[in-house]
This record gives sequence, structure tokens and C-alpha cells, in this order.
Amino acid sequence: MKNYIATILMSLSLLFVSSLASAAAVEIELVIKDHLFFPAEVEVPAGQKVKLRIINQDPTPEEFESYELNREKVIAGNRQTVIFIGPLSPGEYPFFGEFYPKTAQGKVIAK
Ligand SMILES: [Cu+2]
Repeated sequence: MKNYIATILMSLSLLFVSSLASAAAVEIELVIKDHLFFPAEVEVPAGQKVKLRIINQDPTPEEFESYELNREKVIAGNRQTVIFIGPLSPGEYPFFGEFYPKTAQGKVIAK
């Protein structure tokens, strides 16, 4: 009987952990290199919170900036950061690197 209860408790906790995992935000990587964003077009699921990990591979700092996403954050050279965006309505949300705006351009596309 004790084993039976332990088995039930264990499967319940596994269910709980897996539902937590599926509720966690989607994570997407965005790399800055040579003052460009890779990928320049970032596809994200609409209607969901998204974790955007921004990895600056340049030795110089860059500022991720987007009026449409209402986000701005400085990433030091050779460092990374995380920002949360969304849930977004379907559409396009431009962003740029404020320190190198001529080259560092991209957009989030929510579908
Ligand atoms: Cu700014």
C-alpha cells in the first residue's frame, strides 16, 4: 500500500513538473556580431511570452532597442542578457542596435 501511494505521488509530481515546463517561456537566441543581428528576422509564436537571449559576440557594447516592443537594454561586449517580450499580437516589431543603428537592424515577427 505504501509503495502504491508513493507511485501515485511520484507520477503526480512528474505531471506537475512537465506542466510547469510547458508553461515556461519559449527561448530564442539573437546574436550580435560585427554590429549585425543574427538572425535579422526573429520568428516568435504570437500570444506567448518569449524569452529572448541576446548574445553580444562583439567586443564593444550594444544597446538592443525597440520602440514597438517597448524594450531597451545595453549588453556589454562579449556578454549576454535576457529580455522577455510578449505575448505579442501577430505582426512585425522592428528593433535596432542604438550604438550601431546603420547596420544593426532587425525585426521580431510574431505568427
Ligand atoms: Cu536607447
